[in-house]
Amino acid sequence: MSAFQSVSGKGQPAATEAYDVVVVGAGFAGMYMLHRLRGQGLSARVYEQGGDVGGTWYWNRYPGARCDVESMQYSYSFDDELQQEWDWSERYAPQPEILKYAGHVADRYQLRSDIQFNTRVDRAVFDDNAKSWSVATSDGKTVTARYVALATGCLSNARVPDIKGLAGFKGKVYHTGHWPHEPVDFTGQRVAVIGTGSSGIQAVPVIAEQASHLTVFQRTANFSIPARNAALTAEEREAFRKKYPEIRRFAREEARNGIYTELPDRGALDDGDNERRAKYEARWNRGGLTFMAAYNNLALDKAANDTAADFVRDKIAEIVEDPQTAKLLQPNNHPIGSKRICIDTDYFATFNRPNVTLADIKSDPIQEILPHAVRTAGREIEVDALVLATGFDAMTGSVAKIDIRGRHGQTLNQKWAEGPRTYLGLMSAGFPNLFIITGPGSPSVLSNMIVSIEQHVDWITDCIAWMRDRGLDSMEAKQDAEDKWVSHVNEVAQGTLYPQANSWYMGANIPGKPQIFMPYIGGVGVYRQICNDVAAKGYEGFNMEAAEPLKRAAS
Ligand code: NA7
Repeated sequence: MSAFQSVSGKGQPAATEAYDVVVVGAGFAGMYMLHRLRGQGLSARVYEQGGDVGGTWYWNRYPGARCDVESMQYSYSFDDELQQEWDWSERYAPQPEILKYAGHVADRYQLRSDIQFNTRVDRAVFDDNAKSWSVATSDGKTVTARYVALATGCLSNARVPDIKGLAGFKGKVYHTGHWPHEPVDFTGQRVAVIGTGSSGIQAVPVIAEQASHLTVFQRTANFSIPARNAALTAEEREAFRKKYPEIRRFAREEARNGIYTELPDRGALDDGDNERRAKYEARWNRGGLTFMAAYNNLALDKAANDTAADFVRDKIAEIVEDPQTAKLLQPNNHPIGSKRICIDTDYFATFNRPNVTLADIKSDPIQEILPHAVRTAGREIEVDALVLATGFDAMTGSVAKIDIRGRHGQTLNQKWAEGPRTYLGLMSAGFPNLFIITGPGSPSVLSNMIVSIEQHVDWITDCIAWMRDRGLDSMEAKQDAEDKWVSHVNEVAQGTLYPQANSWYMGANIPGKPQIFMPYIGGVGVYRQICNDVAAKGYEGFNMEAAEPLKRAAS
């Protein structure tokens, strides 16, 4: 059954296939979107460039890859049976297990029949008369859809840096975000890892165990907290599951970042030195992202932030035996947490191994990749394999790869040339019926992604159903609502320490990309309330209207 009236009958030639919704991407967002759309009786086609579901977990197969949010929380909450039946093996499940979970969800809800794999969406053009989208895919086909939902992921456009000579390297080159599906064995090899963000920090200790020698090329030292990963016992899982109603409620409604933890009631400077150190010590020993929740002003007040940053710098100095290496590993050019904080297993201790060297490319930059070496100004380091842990064109990169044309032929790339502009991170004026799941202007990457994905998918599908009930099928963000939201997102960000770092949140990792703080930092609970209020007021800030029935192909 479809929400929209089919106007072509059986036996007539099929011009194009028509769907209520085309969904781009079959990661956690695309899969849940499909499930909800089906539940609303809507027809949907999902296109996925990978060979299976999983999105970021399909591509990021590098050694040591794990989510930095604990698995019991980095999992769907929409179906209690699902969360009660799935057994996570570890506090932070490894990538293959997260991918297996994605596959389990696809099987359980029989999603794959509506997903076309190995297919990219190349182009989406809005027809202002029909109020529908024409979507062209890499298999040479074009379909029509009333709505398009971009479930393209925030970290899926792997960025290969423009380093001279890279193409001429004779060994193997890997990117952490585009890792081969076959096992990679570095045994006996001299390996270079370039990049020390989350991916590099997770991969380095694992690669170090295999490689004959590992050189880590660091441009910016990063703050990292021990994950304290461990196997989960059946009792721990059970205790967690019993508390799920409260954990999920808290994550959705109260947490800033969609993660269950105690909310601090005081700032870092409200405690004396000893008390503060004890609190940091407890959080360090517990491990994980909630280190940053030790106090309520670490993201806001530089002096408060310095106390946490100093604590971590001291820890690095305690762990790393060589004082010169320890000093280089101590981050000193950004507040802690203003770049995505990393979660590691033995990252700093890895530099005590005799087969691991840190190369500081801030003071001695890479000048060229030679056929068998990395050459900096000062030296040549021979390597057999290169691992690029150089990150992503985050948040906008995957959207920018699609030629999206809205009203009057304007492309989304033209509109976003000075930085992404959205209303609530959900829609962009001039692009009717185009939804973005966890897009710029929403909490997105500042949160537990699955919490934000579920919230967006629920909001979008409820909205489509609401319109359908009223005979409406075209929706567009109003320009003034969008302008106000963009100002609000900027204003909230400017009130924090985040813009002080050259982070991918700011687009700073991509040469030439406009530097704007992209995610909404007001907190997932606050944001959810704003979205709910907008819906309760009849989708305030959006124009809605009725459209002609969608022309459907014969079935
Ligand atoms: P990130 O966090 O963007 O890290 C990329 C790293 O690569 C970072 O250390 C960069 O240094 C470095 N980099 C990037 N380009 C270069 C060049 N040209 N030369 C040397 N070093 C370079 O990506 P990740 O994949 O680690 O993590 C992304 C997110 O995935 C993470 O935050 C989690 O949310 C999961 P820089 O800091 O720019 O100086």
